[in-house]
Amino acid sequence: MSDFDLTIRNGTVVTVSTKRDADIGVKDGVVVKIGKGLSPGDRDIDATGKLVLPGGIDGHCHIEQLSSFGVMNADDFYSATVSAVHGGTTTVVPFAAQQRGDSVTEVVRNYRALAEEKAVIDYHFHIIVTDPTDKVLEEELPPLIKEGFRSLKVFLTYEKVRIDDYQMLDVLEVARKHGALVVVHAENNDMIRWTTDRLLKGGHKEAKFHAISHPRLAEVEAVHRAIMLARFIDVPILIFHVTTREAMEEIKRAQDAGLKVYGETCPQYLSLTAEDLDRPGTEGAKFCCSPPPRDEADQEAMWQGLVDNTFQVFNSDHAPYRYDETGKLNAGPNPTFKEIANGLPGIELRMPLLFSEGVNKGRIDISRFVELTSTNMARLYGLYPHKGTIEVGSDADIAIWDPGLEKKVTDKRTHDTTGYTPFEGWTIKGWPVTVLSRGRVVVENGELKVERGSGKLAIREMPELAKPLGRIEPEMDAARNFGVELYR
Ligand code: DUC
Ligand code: ZN
Ligand code: ZN
Repeated sequence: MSDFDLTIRNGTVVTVSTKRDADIGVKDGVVVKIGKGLSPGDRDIDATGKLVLPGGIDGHCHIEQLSSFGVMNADDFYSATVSAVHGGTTTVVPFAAQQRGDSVTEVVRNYRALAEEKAVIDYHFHIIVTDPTDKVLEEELPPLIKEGFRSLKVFLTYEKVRIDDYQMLDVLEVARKHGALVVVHAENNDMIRWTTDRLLKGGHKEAKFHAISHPRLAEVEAVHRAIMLARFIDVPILIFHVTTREAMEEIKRAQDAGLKVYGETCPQYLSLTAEDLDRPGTEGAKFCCSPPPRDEADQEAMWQGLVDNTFQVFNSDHAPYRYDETGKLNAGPNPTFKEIANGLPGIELRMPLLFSEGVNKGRIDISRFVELTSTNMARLYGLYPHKGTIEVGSDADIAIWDPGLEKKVTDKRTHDTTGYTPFEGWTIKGWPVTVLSRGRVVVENGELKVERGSGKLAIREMPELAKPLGRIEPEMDAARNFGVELYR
């Protein structure tokens, strides 16, 4: 009997801190040995000339979720995870989304059941809190956080899901007390609403006005506010989908001041601009997402943030809607920009796009690629070291990449169910050719090899990066000196 169920031989194994020519031995889904000249496994994969990377973690994607527009995502847990794994991702962290009035306990149970039945790779969830009642805050969230749901998502905009600052403080307080990271969609709701009303009154309805209706300052203001609220309660936060230089600078300033403020940007903000929303007819609807793509100077700024570590993570914000009456055109064939469901597909191309535009064009090195697409996500979400690295003892979640393989992007080649890709016609150099999840070959040369429902809920613990700093604001301290219990 061989020592290994599987070996990966002769590849270049990359983590955030190492790059070595080595073989990997896998047993019972776990990496058990890394070294040269390992004995044969029951199965051997030859990775000569290839890069052997930790499987990607997509820490921000919407799957089988009802949007704040009341439109259902096109992808379910099967199609979304099949699409993800074809692009080198082996863990997804989508949302268990509370609608106002819902019990979050039930919401989590329902989303778990959907994933359990369909996902082909491992998964966990952020809990979206839209209705932080006393019951939710005091009875429902604490046991869920303890169980491993260690991130709470809040929206500062979108009428149906947003919370106000008072409610945000409540959510931050629960996160601080029980040990969760808070992740934020930061845009100023009233600046968007006010601008939208005036545009529509002036008869400006086309998709391109979506970009104008989400002013840059709406992002900057809300990012600043989220940081101040988090600082006041002393809770680490992750700002999702940053698009502007000024918002990025807010985050940088907070980081320079020693705060645990983390940042994310996404493929669409490196590759699209507001002009994409001005395509003929209703084609612009395909590119409507929030915040919207900005301009080329902002694209450069986003690259800078990825290079200089203002952004720790690079996620897809996959929010799939079909370009038809079930999705983008749900309000009719000629919707106003306000009626177009927000979001783009990107779960599959997230990593290949960054590999091609980042690694192959010399903007980032391969270790930074691993850090941005996998390791940092694992560290922030408490998935590390089971996920996000290749070490003895970690899950054998591994993607073998051919750095020179070139393919043209077409919708036909992608596996989500939206029926289009915003990156149609792009040439991408560098693709995963074999992807393993817990030692199972999930994709090989473009073919899916596993059954629906074979993914599992991942293990999550409270990570160091999400722990409070212990830096108490003076007024908090003063109030506490008077016996006021500010952190319940
Ligand atoms: N905006 C969001 O806030 N979520 C999903 C996608 C989008 O465009
Ligand atoms: Zn968002
Ligand atoms: Zn999102």
